[in-house]
Amino acid sequence: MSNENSSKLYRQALQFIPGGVNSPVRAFKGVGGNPLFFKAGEGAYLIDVDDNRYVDYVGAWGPLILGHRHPHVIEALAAQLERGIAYGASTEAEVQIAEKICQLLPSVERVRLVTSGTEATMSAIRLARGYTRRDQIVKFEGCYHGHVDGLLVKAGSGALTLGTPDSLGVPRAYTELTHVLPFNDIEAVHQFFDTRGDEIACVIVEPVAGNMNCVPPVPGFLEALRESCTRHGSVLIFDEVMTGFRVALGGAQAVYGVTPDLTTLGKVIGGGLPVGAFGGRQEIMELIAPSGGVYQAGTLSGSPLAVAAGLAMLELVSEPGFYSKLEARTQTLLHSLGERAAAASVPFTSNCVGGMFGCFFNTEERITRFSQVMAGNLDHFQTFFHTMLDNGVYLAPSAYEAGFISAAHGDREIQLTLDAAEKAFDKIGS
Ligand code: KE4
Repeated sequence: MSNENSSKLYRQALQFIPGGVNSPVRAFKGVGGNPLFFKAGEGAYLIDVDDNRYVDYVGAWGPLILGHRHPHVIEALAAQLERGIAYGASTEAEVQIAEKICQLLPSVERVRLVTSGTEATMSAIRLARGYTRRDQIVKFEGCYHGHVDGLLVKAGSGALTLGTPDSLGVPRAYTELTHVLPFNDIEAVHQFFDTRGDEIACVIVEPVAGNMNCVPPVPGFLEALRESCTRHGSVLIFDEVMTGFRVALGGAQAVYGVTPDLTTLGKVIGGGLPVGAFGGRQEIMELIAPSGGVYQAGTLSGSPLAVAAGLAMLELVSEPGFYSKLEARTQTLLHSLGERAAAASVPFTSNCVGGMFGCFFNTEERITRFSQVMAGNLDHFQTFFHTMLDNGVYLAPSAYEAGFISAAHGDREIQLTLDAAEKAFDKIGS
């Protein structure tokens, strides 16, 4: 595979863009080599600037659950383009998508659209602090909630990939207000809340961690957060930017039957266009300006294009059986990958929830803790990543990201992936 044009563009990009990329995880620092530049997407495939085709398991980091350029989404965007791009004023479609989100997520009684997941989590934290009149917050090690100053503490995703879970430029005064607990550690939650619970404005958690690879909650973990927050008057925020409409129609809160006070969303609800949202209990959300004293605003909030794409996407994912089919396909892929790893005597395990998954080059049967993720064999992962890439499969260029399957990934794409994986496991095992 030639990467000549990608390499040329990367050299050019480095002259104008920090690190040559507009988001750190794209830089391939977690896997070695130079980043690829892409020029098109078609269904389950990405095409790079050297005309190499790849089965795509990044899907723009989750939004493209229908695959690239689904006709229904393209049609909705084209129709909106005939009417305008942005108005800076309210539209009917914003009411429609707000109603749809409230219908699909019963815990969300009011919702505000913003333009990124970071904006959503930043606003939800401010709202929880305004509602409780408390400043201290709790997050979990390895979870990533966007590049919000106070949340860049032991963060996952690109921060973890680059080995900078605690960013420069974040005042100590901010991080002193952020308490970090181990993900899936029920005892640690109880111990912390028994002593500090009444000081805590909110707990923010990825109900399925997708930024330290894919780590589902252990039984009782989310329930412990719910019970602790209720007992101490803290706001429970489920950051469902990634899991929302990815793991189930009702999000992770429907899968695990735990109701948060606030939910943040993004990715799928914008169909691949810039979007975010936060919503939850009416009595909390009413505190958001202009109905209350917690300020939040955005020039392109409720973008007519993002909303058009999001509505089209939500319409299709609402069809009966969409998620069960997606999860069955994910499970087939992972089971078959495990068989090939075993055949090559490569220590391998995986997690999956709905249409998101994680592959780990570990010996443990089940990965439930950040420490286990960090104990993975990075060399094996990097060999796997590059061999898959050389054989036409594009995975997240980091051992700390989840993988995403779409409705466009059919038998042919799964078989191509497994054929590539057989070569990758043989290479690792040799
Ligand atoms: P954005 O600000 O990047 O739209 O969303 C931030 C965010 C918030 N919450 C969760 C659970 C998220 O996963 C994200 C962003 N996800 C990463 C992928 N792991 C975005 C990819 C990137 O940073 O380039």
